[in-house]
Amino acid sequence: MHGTMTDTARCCSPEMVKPTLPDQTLPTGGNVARDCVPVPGGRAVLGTDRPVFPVDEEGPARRATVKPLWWERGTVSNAAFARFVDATGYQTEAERFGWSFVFWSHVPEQQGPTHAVQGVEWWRRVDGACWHRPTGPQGGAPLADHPVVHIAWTDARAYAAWVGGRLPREAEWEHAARGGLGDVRYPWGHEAPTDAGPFRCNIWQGRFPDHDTGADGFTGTAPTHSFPANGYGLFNMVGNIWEWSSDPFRLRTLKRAARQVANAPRKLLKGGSFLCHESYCHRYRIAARIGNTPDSTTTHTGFRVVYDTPPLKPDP
Ligand SMILES: [Cu+2]
Repeated sequence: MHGTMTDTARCCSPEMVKPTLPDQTLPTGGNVARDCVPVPGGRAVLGTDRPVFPVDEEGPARRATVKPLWWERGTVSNAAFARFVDATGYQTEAERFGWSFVFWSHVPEQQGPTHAVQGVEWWRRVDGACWHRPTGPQGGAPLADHPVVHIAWTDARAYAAWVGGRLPREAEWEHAARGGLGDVRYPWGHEAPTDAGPFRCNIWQGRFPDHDTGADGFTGTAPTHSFPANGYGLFNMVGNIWEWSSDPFRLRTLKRAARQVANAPRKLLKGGSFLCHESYCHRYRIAARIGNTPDSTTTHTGFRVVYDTPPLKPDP
C-alpha cells in the first residue's frame, strides 16, 4: 500500500489504489473569481545540487525553458471549489469512494476509533471525510478562504479544465516558486525556517507527529493568501498543502527490486505541507518532490491552476 514510503521519512502521503471510476462529463467555461498574476518565462532552475532526499531525485540542478504563464496567486479555495461543484454537480473521488485520510489530531473525538495507516500511523482513514467535511462527518464545514483539500489528481484536473486552465508542470512550478531570485532553496531566498520564526510559511513546529505548537499561527491549513507573497506575488508555494502537478512521478535510479512498486503510475506533488518539519520530512523546499497515486486524497493535498492565456474575468 505504501510503495516508496520506506525509502525516506515522510509525513507526506499515505497512498490509495482504487478501482477506476467512470469519468464525469463536465462543461467548460467555468467562471470563478480568480486572483492571477503573470509570471515571466525564461530559463528555469529545476532541482538542486544540495538535495536533502537524494532518493526523491531532487538533484542534480538543471535548466528548463519555461513559457510565460498566468498563475493563480493562491491554491484553489473552498469557496472557488464550491462554485465549481454548484455549477457542475461534480463529485470528488473521496466522495465517490466514501473515505479519505485525515491527520490524527484533527479527527474529532466524536468520530470514535479510526484505522491508522501502517508505518504512518498519524494518518487515519475516516469514512465520510471529503472536501466539504475535511475532518469527517462529525467535523465542521471548511473555511471559505482556506485551500480545498481531499482532492485527487483527477479532481484537480477536472476543476482546472472547467476554468480553462491546467495544472503546472514541475519546471513551471519551481520557476514560479523561486520568484525571480535564482537558485534559491525557498520562495523567499536561502534562509531556513526555524521553530522560533520568522514565520514565512505554514509548516510544523514542535515534535512531529505528537505536538504542533502552531507557533506560525496554524496547526492545520492556513488561508490561501496567508504569509508574505514571493517575488512573483504567489502565496504559500511551500508549506500549507501539497500541490498536484501535471507531471508523472517516475524515479529513474531506484534499484530494480524497488522499481516496480515505486514506478506504479503516480503524479508529482510539490511544495510540502503544514505537516512538514526539518526533523522528519524536510520537504518545504522548492526542489522537494513526492509522488502519489492519482486516487490518493488527504487533508493536506490540493492544487493550484495556471493559464496559458490571460484567464477570463469572473462575472460581476
Ligand atoms: Cu512533508
